[in-house]
Amino acid sequence: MSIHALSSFAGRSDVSHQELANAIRFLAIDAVEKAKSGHPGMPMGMADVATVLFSHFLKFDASDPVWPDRDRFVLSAGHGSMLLYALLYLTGYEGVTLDELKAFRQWGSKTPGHPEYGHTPGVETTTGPLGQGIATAVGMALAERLLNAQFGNDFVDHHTYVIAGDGCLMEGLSHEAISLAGHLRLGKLIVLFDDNQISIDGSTSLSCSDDQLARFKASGWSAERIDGHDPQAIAAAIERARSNDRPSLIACRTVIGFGAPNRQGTEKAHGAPLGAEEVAKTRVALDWPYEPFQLPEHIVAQWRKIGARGQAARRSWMERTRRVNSVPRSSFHDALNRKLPCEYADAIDQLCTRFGAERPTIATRQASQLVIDAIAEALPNLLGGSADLTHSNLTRAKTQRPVRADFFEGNYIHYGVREHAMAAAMNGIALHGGFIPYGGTFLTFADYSRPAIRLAALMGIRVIHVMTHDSIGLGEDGPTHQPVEHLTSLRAIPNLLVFRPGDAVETAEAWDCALRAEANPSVLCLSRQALPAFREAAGGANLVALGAYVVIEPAGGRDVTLIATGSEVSIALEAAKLLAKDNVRAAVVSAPCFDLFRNQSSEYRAEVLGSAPRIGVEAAVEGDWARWLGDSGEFVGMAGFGASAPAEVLYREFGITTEAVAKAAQRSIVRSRMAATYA
Ligand SMILES: Cc1ncc(C[n+]2csc(CCOP(=O)(O)OP(=O)(O)O)c2C)c(N)n1
Repeated sequence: MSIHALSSFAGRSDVSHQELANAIRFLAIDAVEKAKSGHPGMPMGMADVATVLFSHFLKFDASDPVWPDRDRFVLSAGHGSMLLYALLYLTGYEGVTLDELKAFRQWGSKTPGHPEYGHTPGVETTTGPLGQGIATAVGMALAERLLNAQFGNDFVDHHTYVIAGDGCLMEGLSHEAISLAGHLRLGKLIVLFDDNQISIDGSTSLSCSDDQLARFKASGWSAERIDGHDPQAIAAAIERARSNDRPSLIACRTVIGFGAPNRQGTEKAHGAPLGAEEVAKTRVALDWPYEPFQLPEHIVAQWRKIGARGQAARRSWMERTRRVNSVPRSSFHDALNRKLPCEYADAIDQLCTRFGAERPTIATRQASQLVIDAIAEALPNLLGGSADLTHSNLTRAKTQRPVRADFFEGNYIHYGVREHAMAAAMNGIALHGGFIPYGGTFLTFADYSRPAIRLAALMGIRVIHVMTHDSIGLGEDGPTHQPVEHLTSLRAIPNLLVFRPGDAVETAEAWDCALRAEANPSVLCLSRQALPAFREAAGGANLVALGAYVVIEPAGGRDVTLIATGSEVSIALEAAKLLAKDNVRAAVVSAPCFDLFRNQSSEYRAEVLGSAPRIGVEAAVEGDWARWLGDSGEFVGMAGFGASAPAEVLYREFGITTEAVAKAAQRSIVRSRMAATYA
């Protein structure tokens, strides 16, 4: 394959396409060499594609990485991070300096092993777990269409470009994502597939015989294959993709490690430094007579011009939108602004007061439905959805209308049975800006979404998962559908807020916490079964925000503290009454969010937990509870999987009852007295 001169594309006759692309290649080679680790093969193979994209198509301005109408560029093949860092440096993103490239993969650098959102300017999303980038990009492309439908071309009219490799397309998630994108006809989504037929183990023929073009076409995409080292072919294919009303796959046939004489085209180029000898040979082969990290001025100058190419488009966007009547302009900025409008605060306060006064006995999923209904109008950028469980999750507000390929004015997404793509797309929607996405499924299927939830937590973005049917309390569907370990496993993800509200007021407060958490994703774990109300509205104070709080404080001091979450708070309250008959003074603590409780002051935590023995009650496995219960404490919950039977029978058979809690309390009081006696 040959690299043709692309002077007309490069905009200047004295800097060739080849020079521009080789600058990327050698920055990647040299940075990986210096770090003694990293992935040179992919940047070397895709340098031509990236050069054509950035120099002629991508609408961006390196001086303003967050300009709202920029094209989004997602490096789904995140292991090729040096491709992106080289581009960010060359085009002039502030802070991405040559020294940062020299510090590739080192402590404190702007150039971590895989691209991290919020860490490096110009990185639109964190990638590395293969398949996440392409699915996140589907969310970005969807958000673009939705905002466009609201505000028009003057405000929002941009593309989403993705570079994805064989690995991304082998991942199951890619299937969900391309299927959803094809269904919604996201025509401004363009995937540049690094079709190098190599992954870590060797040739992709070892493990995969998919006809990728046929696969994408079957999902409603346009798809074609080109020579990924021919700049004209790349440019022509991108042109065609841009004028197409379907999402587009361009399979760019490339050579991994392009230019390294002994490694190119093999898995040896994938994930290890080339080594001094091979680097020297590559310099000769690509006619690059420069020292490591040394770049000729004319090449850098040309790249900087490319970085400034979008300035005119950005200025014209600013002028255009400034001229627009102030009402749409301010609602556009309100949508992008992460703050909640004051109408929202009024709506949620009123609902809490109503719940507190009416004390409804309803499932927390029903309470959640009422919350969504109450806040939907006050939060015009709330974007709902469910993975085909709308009527079970109760996620659709009466006012919400489904999004369709011919109706982007909608604000409710039927994600289909695609939990993982839903979670990843919600990440993309949140990253794009303009919406607060929430989506529903059963808590037991959180595992299907988990990799994307983890990335949301890592990125610190506001995405709300409404996960109903949160315990054996769902009953007859049986152990496949009854989560037992999910609360614990979700609580193990740093920065993720896991809420398990116990009644209607707590559900409204949990929603409020999730909406106000600008830098955290949340999971709302909600019951299928009706629960009695135990809370009155606390005069404007959100008690769920404390993580845990005392619901009942017995007069004269505590003999025992019963700590429960969600549907088990009412069991703890009944147990406290039973214990009172035996003159045992039991405090009851509701703990709807341990993540928030952990952040409270040690004084507050000590006050809530008390010094009496503690009993934990949760219809799930014990997990981390021991931390809150101490040595004399006891846990009443599940020890294994559930079973298929009515909910009351399951609670009885698995021993999560008022009597069992009272007995555990009595036992722990005896244990702690004995411990005190023999201490
Ligand atoms: C979900 C996930 N599984 C495994 C990996 C480890 N991994 C990183 S790159 C890679 C191979 C990817 O092959 P390809 O996309 O063809 O990349 P190329 O070899 O062309 O650079 C694997 C398995 C990962 N990053 N993410």
